[in-house]
Formats: sequence, C-alpha cells, structure tokens
Amino acid sequence: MFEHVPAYPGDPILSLNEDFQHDPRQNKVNLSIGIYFDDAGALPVMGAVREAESALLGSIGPRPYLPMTGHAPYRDAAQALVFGADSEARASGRIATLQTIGGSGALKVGADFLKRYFPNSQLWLSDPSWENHRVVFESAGITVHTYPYYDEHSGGLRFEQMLDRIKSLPPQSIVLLHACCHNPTGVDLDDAQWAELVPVLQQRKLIAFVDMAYQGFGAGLEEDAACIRLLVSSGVPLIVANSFSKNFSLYGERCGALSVVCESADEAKRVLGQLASRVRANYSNPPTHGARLVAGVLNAPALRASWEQELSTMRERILAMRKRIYDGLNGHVEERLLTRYLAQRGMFTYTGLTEIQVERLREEHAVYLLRSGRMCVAGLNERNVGYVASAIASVVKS
Ligand code: PLP
Ligand code: TYF
Repeated sequence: MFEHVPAYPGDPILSLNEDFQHDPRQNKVNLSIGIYFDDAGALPVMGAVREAESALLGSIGPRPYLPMTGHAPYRDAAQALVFGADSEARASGRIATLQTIGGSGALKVGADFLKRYFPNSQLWLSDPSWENHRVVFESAGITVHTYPYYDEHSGGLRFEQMLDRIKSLPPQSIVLLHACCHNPTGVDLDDAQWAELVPVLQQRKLIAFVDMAYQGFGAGLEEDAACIRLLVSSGVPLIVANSFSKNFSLYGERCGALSVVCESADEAKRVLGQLASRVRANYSNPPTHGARLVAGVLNAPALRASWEQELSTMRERILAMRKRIYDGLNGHVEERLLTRYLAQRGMFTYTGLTEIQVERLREEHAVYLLRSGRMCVAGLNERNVGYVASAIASVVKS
C-alpha cells in the first residue's frame, strides 16, 4: 500500500547533528545545530527552571486538557515579555496571544491563519533565512519569495536593496523579519535601519511577521524586542512568533507563543478564536508541563530575576567566545572574514568558509559547521576554542 512513499532526505541540520553524535573522535566539536551549550559543553538546566520544576513536583495533581489557546498565566507572561509589561496595546487588550508548540508551532499556526484570512497574500523571507521558514509557510499553502539581506562580501546587510524590494511589494504581502540574532547569518538591522524600514511597512500596508527565537541573546531581553515595540507603536499589522526553547534551555518542552496585534480588543477576541480554531484543526491543545515551568519562572519575581541573570551570563559567554575566536584567527584569515565574529550577533556567525573548507573541517578536524559556513558560536568553550581556531586557520591556509 505504501510502496510509492519516497524516502525523506531528512533535515540537513538535524542530520548533521546525528552524524556528529555518531562521530567516534574524542576531539570533535559541534558548531552545527542552534543550541546553547555552557562552558563545559553541556546543555544547561537553568537554576530558575530547576526551582520551578521542584515546586511543581511538590504539587502533583490532575492533568486536564489545557484550553486550545493554552495555559493562561503562560500566555500573559509571554505577551508581557514580548511586548513589554506596560505596553499600551497589551493594556487595551488588543493583542491575541496563544501558547504554541515551540516557535515552530507558532509559525505554523500563524501561517495557517494567514492562509485562511489573506488567501492571496504571499510571503517574503530574508535571503538567506532559517531553512524551516520556507518549509512551514509552503506547507501552509503560501507562496514564498525572498528579499535581499546578506552581503556575502562584507558579512553585513544589503539594507538598501532590502528596502527597495520591500517597497515594491503589493499591499497585504507578508514580510518575515527576525527580531534579533538572525539565523543563519548573525546580521541584524540596527535601530536606525528599523526606524527606516517600519514606516515603509506601514505605508505599503504590509503585514510584518516577526520571528523571535533568541530574545535575550542579542543585546538583552528588552533591547532585542525593541523592533516589536516600534512596529506596534507605528501601527504596522503585526504577527509575532516567539520561542522559549533557547532562552529557557527548554528545547524539548516545546514552549512558544503566537501573538497577533489587532486594532481593538474586539478584533483581538475574534482573531484569538480563529487562531484557536487552527490549533483545534491541527493538535487540539498544547501540552502543560513546559508552559507551567515558563510561567512559574516569569510570574515569580525572585525566579525571574535569577533567570534574567543566568540568561545574561549566557549572552556574555557567547560574546566572550566571539572575542576568543577572533583573537585566535587574527593574522590567519583575511580581515573581512575576521571582523564578522565581532560584528555579527547572537548564536550564529556566517564564517564565509567555503563548502570545501567546511568539509575539510569536519573530515580532518572533527569540527562541525553547516555547509553554508554557519557556525553556532554557542558551541565554543574555553577548552575547544583554540583548537577550532587552529583548525580553521589550517583549512584556510591550504
Ligand atoms: N525560528 C528560528 C529563527 C529558529 O532558529 C528556531 C529554532 O532554531 C525556531 C524558529 C524554532 O524554535 P522552536 O525550537 O521553539 O520550535
Ligand atoms: O540550528 C538550527 O537552525 C535549528 C535547530 O525542532 C532546530 O534548525 C532543531 C530542531 C527544531 C527546531 C530547531
């Protein structure tokens, strides 16, 4: 019956991560998948999360289904974190926020919603973007295009070209933007560039779909969401997918949220209902555990302070590793390939290494990067950074 089903080639990032797991070499270094590892190379369990979980264990109780929209204290905490606790839009009840299965689930529920209510709208992604963006939106039946973004040569942004393309889009087109820590390039818009882009979106009646998977890893929790605050105050139709996978180190718990900023509380209520209907059509309602952990931390001032502190330490460790790899490569790679380690932000850097160099890094040195040259800087630590720098220097040299 199922003979005609072809083999799934797999997701390139996840497949590479599996190859790494099977690599027997002792000195192997995983800089492929977008996961934050601590200085010991381990996936952290954040102190505040551990405490919230201990508290939950002490109150084991019945487990009813959550509503389709998710755990109410979680939804509220997520909304406050993304839009600001004192956001006007939040106070007036015009943001519809629901719990989703990770940031990926938020993208999918948002895509299904857009396909239903804006059936003629097409979507524009940065070139390049996270590979799964295209997969998720196309699987919702939305046609996907790209706008210019990354400048190969400088390792920076093609901002003028980006803006020109966005200026040419028909009304109600959807523009997907990364709030911070762009995956895969590490190149973000600066404040002045956001200030130039936002009025264009508004004037051209475009829909901004902001993906924020790394809040807190760029400049700080508030700073990383500044573009969202600006979009809201400028009246741009806005959808935000956010994820707690990275900033709570809760990857497998699948904690995310989707928010749609509306013009009135009444509109938000109707939108929330339709988002819930998309959840009902897909998986009925989200899981409980991770949402209780995140809400338990965000809604308890002492745990929240501890979480913020630990997240700052993670961000600073990434910055320190950027500096260490920069120092290690200084004099070994050309200037334009060097400065990007410091200029690009968040978990990723586009190293500019060629596919052949990336392959040599893996085969000769057991250092794993994505074929595109993307390095997850958060996989570097005091023990491996020198080794990685010398491995890169050696493949660049010959
Ligand atoms: N969006 C971007 C840009 C990401 O990098 C990721 C995860 O790596 C996600 C969304 C999905 O996050 P989650 O693992 O919470 O589904
Ligand atoms: O490294 C990246 O860019 C991601 C990581 O369900 C990832 O693709 C892995 C699994 C998943 C979501 C994101």
